Amino acid sequence: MDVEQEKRLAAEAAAELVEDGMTVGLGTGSTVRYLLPALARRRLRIICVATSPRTMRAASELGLDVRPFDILDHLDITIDGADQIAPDGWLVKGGGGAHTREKIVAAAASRFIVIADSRKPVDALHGPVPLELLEFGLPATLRRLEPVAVRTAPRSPDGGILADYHGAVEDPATLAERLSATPGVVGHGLFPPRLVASVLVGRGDSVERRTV
Ligand code: DER
Repeated sequence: MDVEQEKRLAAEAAAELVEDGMTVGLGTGSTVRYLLPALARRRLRIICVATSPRTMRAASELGLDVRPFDILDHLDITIDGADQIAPDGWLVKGGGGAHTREKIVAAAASRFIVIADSRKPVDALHGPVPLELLEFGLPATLRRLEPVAVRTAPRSPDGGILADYHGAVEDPATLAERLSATPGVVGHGLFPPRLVASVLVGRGDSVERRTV
C-alpha cells in the first residue's frame, strides 16, 4: 500500500469537484498538502480560506487566492483530511491541532468533503480525541476531563492548549455532547456525520467515494 499515492489520488479527486468562482475551505494536514497543488494546477478563479497558518502559507506560495475568514460567511465547499472515519460518517480530526478552525470552516460550507488514505476508515472510533482548551483554569478543566493528556506540541492557531482525551469513544454523539459542554473546552475533534457530504478514500490506485 502506497499511502502517499492514496492521499494524492483522494486529494486530486476532490480538487476536481471545485468549480470556477467557488469559495473553498482548505483543511490542514498531509493529505491536504496534495490538494493544494492539484487546485493550483487548475488555475480556477476561486477564493480560499485556510484552517491554519501552514495551509495559508502553502496555498499562497502556490498562487491560490487565500483570504482571511472574515470577509465571507459561507463557503461553497470545504475539503479536509481526517484521522479516523467511522462507517456512519463520524470523524476524529485534530491530529494536526487545527480542529477548532477546521470544524468552523467545515460547518460554513455547503459541502464538506473528506479526503483520506485507506488507513483512515475504522470499524469504530477510538481515542485519543484531540481537544483545544482555554489556558485559564486549565488544571480544573483537565480534572474534569480525565483521562486526558496535554500535548507538548505547539498550541492551536488561536493559542489554545492542545490536549487529547484518552477515554473510550463507545458513543461519539454522547461524548461529543459531554466535551462540548465541559467548561474550558474550546473545541474537540469529534465531527458529526451531519457535517460531512462525502468521503473520498484512496485505495491502491483508485478512489472509493462514499456519500454520508
Ligand atoms: O489535524 C487534522 O484534523 C487533519 O486534517 C488530520 O485529521 C488529517 O491529517 P493527515 O491528512 O495528515 O492524515
